[in-house]
Amino acid sequence: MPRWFMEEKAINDELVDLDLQSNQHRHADLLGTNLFGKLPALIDSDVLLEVGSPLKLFESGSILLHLAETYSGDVITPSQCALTSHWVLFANATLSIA
Ligand SMILES: N[C@@H](CCC(=O)N[C@@H](CS)C(=O)NCC(=O)O)C(=O)O
Repeated sequence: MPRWFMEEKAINDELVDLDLQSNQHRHADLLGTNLFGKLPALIDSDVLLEVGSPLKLFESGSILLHLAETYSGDVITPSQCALTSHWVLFANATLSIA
């Protein structure tokens, strides 16, 4: 989903493909971004934490919310924020297990 969204919104990225069959997602590099070893995961070097390190996110919903709020230009007003959360949480919490 984040990949799809980034393509739709022309958000630049560098994709790192990991081969689940050969357990590349269990490698220390990914575990540093998602300690649960799940994909997708995002490192956003343009957004720094207070300690100076790049923002690292996992969970497709949280990645989508970050991308939408930071790069799409579509999420500005309180109602846009609320409705974006509404549909992302619906997709992740309800639709994905239906
Ligand atoms: N709720 C998570 C699901 C993450 C997830 O289960 N990802 C799968 C790939 S689609 C994965 O990493 N599987 C490898 C594994 O569980 O070892 C999300 O939306 O990001």
